[in-house]
Amino acid sequence: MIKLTINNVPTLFIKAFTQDDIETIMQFVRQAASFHSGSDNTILFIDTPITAATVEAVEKLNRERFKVVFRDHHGIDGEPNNDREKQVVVNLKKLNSILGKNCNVTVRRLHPACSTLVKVGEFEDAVAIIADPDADGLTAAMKAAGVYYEGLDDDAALLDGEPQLQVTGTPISQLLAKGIAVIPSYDASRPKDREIAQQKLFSDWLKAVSGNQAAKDRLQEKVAAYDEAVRVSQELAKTAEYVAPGVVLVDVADKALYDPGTLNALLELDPVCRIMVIRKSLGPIAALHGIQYSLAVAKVCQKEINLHDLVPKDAKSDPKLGVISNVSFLLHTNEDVWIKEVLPRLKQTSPSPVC
Ligand SMILES: [Mn+2]
Repeated sequence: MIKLTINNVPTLFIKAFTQDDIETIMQFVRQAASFHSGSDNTILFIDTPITAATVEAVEKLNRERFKVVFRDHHGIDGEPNNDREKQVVVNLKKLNSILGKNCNVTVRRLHPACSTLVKVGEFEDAVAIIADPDADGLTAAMKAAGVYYEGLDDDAALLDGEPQLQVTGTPISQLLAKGIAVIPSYDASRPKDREIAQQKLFSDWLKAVSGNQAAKDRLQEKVAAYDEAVRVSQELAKTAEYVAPGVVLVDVADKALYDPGTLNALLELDPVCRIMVIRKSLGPIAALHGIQYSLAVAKVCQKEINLHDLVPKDAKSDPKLGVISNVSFLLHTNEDVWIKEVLPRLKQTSPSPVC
C-alpha cells in the first residue's frame, strides 16, 4: 500500500481483496480522523475496484458514521459475461443500497479517467481519500484534493489506457508514465522493493506537479532508465518465435529491464500475430512457481479471442494454482499449466480469418 498526503488530505492507495486490506483501510481512516480538524467527515473512494472487501470496508466506515462517497468507472458496460463481472454487479448493487446518491459508478467508455468524476478541490476538506494504486487513482485523488494542472484529465485518460498511449501525454505526464514503466516487477526475494519504488515515484510526481525541481530531476533519471528499457525491448522483439499458429513467444526470463508496452507494440506489428506470450522470471506467479507465462491478445483480435478458453472451465484465478485471469484478453499461468493446458489448446485452434 502507498500513503501520501495530498494538499493536507491523507490518501491511501490500495486494492482491497482481503480482511487485512479492510483492516488497513479502517486503521488509516481512524488515524486520519483523529488528526482531522474540520467538521467534514467525508471519505472519498475513487477508482478502487468494486470487490467484496471494498464493499465491506465501506459498510464498516458507514457504521462508524463516516460519510462515504464512491466515484469509479469500473461498472460493467452491458451484460456481465464472466464470474468476475457478475461479482462486480452484485457488489455494486450492495454499494448502491448502502450509499444511495453518494455512489456514482460509471463505465470507462463514458469516463476514460476517474479525474472527470470529481471537481478540482471538491474533497479538499475530506478526512481521507482511498484510491486505486495506479496513475488514474493518483491523478483523480490529486484533483479531488485540489492539486490540478491544465490538461490533467486528458493526461489521466492516456495514463489509464493502452500501454503504448500511456507515454504520449504532456511532458509532466510522461515523467509519471515512464517512471511507472520502469518500476521493478514484483520479486519474491525482495518483496518490498516494488512498493517502495512506487511510493517514491508517486510522491515525487506529486511534488513535481507542484513545481519542485529536485523531484523533477529525480523523475528525469527514470526517463533515462525508460529509454534504455525501450532499447532492450527492441532487442528482445528480434528473438520472438512462433510456438503455435498466430502465437508469438518472447523469453525475457532473467533478461535486463525491458518496457512491456514497447515489446507488445512491436510484436503486434506482425499482421499474423494474434496472441503474444512473454515467458518471465518475475511477477506474481513467478514469485510462487519460478516461471510465469503472460499472454495478451493483439488488439485487433480482442473481440474474437477469449483466453479463458485456454484453461479448463473450472480453473480458478489464483496465483497459488498457477492461473491469473481477470479479463478475457490477458492470462498469466505457471509453466505447468502452460505446458499441460494452454499450449496444446493453442496448437489445436486455427487462426481466425477475422483477425
Ligand atoms: Mn481507473
